[in-house]
Amino acid sequence: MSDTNPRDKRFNALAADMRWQKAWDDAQSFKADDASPKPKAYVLEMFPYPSGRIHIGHVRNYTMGDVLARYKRMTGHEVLHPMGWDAFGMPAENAAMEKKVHPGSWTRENIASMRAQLKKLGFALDWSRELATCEPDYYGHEQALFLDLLDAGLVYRKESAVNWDPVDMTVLANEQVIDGKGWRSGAPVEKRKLSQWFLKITDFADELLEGLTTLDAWPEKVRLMQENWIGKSKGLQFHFNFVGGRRAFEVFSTRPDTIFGASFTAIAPDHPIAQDLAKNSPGLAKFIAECQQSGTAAADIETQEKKGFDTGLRVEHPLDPEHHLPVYVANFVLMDYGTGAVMGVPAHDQRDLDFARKYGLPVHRVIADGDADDIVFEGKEAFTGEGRLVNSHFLNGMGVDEAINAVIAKAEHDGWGKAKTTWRLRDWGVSRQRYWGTPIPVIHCESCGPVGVPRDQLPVVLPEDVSFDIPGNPLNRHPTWSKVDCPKCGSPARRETDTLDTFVDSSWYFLRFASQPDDKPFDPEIVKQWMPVGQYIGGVEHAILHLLYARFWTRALKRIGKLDVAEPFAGLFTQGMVTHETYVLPGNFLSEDGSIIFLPEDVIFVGDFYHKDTQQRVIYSPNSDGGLAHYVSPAQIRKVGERAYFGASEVELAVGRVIKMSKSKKNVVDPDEIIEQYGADAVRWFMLSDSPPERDLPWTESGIEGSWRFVQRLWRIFGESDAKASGEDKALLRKMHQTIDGVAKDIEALSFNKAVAKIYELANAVEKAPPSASRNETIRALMLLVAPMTPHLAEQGWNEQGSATLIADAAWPEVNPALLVEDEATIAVQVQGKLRDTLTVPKGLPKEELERLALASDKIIRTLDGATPKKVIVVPDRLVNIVI
Ligand code: ANZ
Ligand code: ZN
Repeated sequence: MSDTNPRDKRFNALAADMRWQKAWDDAQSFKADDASPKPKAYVLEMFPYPSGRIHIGHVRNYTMGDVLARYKRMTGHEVLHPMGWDAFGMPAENAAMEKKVHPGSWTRENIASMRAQLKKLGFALDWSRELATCEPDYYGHEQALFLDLLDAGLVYRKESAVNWDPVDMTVLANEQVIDGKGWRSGAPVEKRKLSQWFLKITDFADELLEGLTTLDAWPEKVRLMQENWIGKSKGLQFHFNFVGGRRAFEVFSTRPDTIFGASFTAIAPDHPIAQDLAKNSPGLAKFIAECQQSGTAAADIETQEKKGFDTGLRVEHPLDPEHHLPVYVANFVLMDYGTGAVMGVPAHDQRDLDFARKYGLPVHRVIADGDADDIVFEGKEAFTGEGRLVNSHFLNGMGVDEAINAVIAKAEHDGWGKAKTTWRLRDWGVSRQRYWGTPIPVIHCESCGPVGVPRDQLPVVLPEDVSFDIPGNPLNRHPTWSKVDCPKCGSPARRETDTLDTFVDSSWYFLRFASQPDDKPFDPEIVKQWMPVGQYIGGVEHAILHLLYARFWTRALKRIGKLDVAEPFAGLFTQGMVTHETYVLPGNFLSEDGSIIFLPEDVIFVGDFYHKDTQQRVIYSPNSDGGLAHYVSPAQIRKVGERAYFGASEVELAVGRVIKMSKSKKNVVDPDEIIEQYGADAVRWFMLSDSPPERDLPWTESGIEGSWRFVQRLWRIFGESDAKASGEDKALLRKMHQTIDGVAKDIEALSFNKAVAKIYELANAVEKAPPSASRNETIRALMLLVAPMTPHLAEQGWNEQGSATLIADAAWPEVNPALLVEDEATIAVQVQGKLRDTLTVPKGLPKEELERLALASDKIIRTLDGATPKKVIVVPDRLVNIVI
């Protein structure tokens, strides 16, 4: 290995990367010690899916975590900073089908190459705790935890709809349904009912909501998204009677104040009444079948056209039995929310208004919009704001809240309804009809029903001899695997062939990182020492499901006494994405009306679509994803000055948006290539420097080159330490201490770009300063300051200063608080209001002393030219103004 020559002006990054990565490995520098008496710090980044290659988003994510982990070590903490693999899931099965490789070997090969890539970045990871969720020594423990929850009554079985591909005869995952069609067969997907396993997350709805208030180191927006997802709604549940008095159905409304504005009622397509009516109405049966074809995800419902079928039935208004309302079956009413039926108040609910306008139903205003209070409501936009009640009998004049309470009180008094709290949160269906997942440890027996696999028979291991040449779950058609005897009665029984949702795997991996005994999932005593994770870092795309499931799983284990931690992640940070310019063939990038197309990765859905950065409501259609655009890969771009052309042709390319790097947009840069070219430290530095970490970071050639130059500049500065230099440089020392203090605070706040800016400034100051002992001290401090960010460079510099120990083990430099405050003041000396001199004096000099010094200045004496001052105005530490 060619070593870096200290007199070499260039920093040989690749040699240093290799040398120090090996040194850390040999010294096991980053192995976390459970028994350490030091205060503990758990730094965790969301573990990657082993798709094959590390992408730049990973690099940014893990660099941030790494800086924090290294900094924590330097400030005296025992740090747990582990890495592993979220290794089950669909892509491995797709690869198996397409490339005829086993999902296991595909996954393990990917892990091997991604591990090698991560190692090249010099992350301070405790590799001894590495885990992969696809290995029996992980998922076997998950099976044990599943059985614990089953025993505790937190798991149950229920019929639930799946996506069924009628051509491939297989269940499809949601990702495999594209525009309502199977991804391979193209056949319209049907809904089928299957008996599936559910986890009772709704039992925890209140705690999960309540717990959010304790998470003050989480981004506000993530807490809000979780809150909306849990969706606690208070309102009135009440029943309608059919005309004539027979009881009809119950509805749930959060706005019972608007009850006099109701002009129709609607029930879900799978509401029992609708199902019943359909038996004698082919028209309704056809309508229901249509509804079931389109997606039932809340997001689909929002974007679909509102459609209904008039059943011909009529119900009485509960407060005015003379008033009759039609009963529709409508596609926007969900069976599993509230009661599966609604009252429609078109003037004050947008969906109801769309519906009413389509079917010509009355639209009556019952909430005044400013002065507008007439009963006939015009327009296509519902009024959902606050206002006084109008056209509403005894409610007239009340505010919304008052009227809600009044209607609830009346309903409860008269006996037709009750105050009710409804939740949006549903129980978590965890059954997946797939091979590459954790086998659900249950055996189905004809006489005993579902029986948990006895614990001494865990893990239930996936069979290796499976084939993927036909669609469907190979576990179902395996000749022997599912054939077992009932653990209870011994008669022939069938092993469960569904596997667990991969979100289960990621709901407890952070516990297994903290403690991984062979005989149980974790040791709660050891877990307690590390947990909660101090800082969790990942993408905002996991703001809802992953984080909610992990919070639930932790609380469930606490409830059954397996764990003494309530919230798994004390601190959460969601980092921005790495973006890059795109080039597109002209013509089809913007939508026809010129409006901006929001890409799926730009939006989040929380009851409505919001832009992920601005949190503004946006218009988004899942189909208008810009997928029409023809993105052009760098190899096909020919640049002539500012212009870009397609290959050798004269077709000019449009510069597309700067968007998240992704294969389909052909704008990725390969981490391996850039590490090879610039070294790990320049890449790490760039990831931290240009943008605040929560914002997107545009990748640019000039940016990475700038980082590379700065690494080289630091290297030159490190070489300028001069053993013979002596003397103090107070100003430089002050700058140094201020920087140490500021960088520490910035790292703790994860404001890496600010820390970087301060380091740039200190480097500038060192370059300008003449040699001195203080300058040597500052150069040393500079090495320590960049050690978390550019660790290879820092080690190399440290080593060449003659240090026998690693900078990875060094302590963060101490701050001298006395040097944080400025102790000198610069005084402006004015004559007749004009600046004539400046004086540098100790802070806090008395007025008389400042006046004396000012009048003694040569420049002032010359300016005064013998004139006698009439008046001298002194502002301590700032100014002396002489009036003549
Ligand atoms: C009348 C009304 C008037 C409503 C009004 C809203 C505004 P959140 O807040 O999300 O809980 N709703 C109730 N059950 C439904 C179901 N199964 N499918 C679709 N919509 C349903 O929503 C509660 C509101 O959503 C309820 O209040 C109901 O419409 C509708 F100016 O009742 B509301
Ligand atoms: Zn049995």
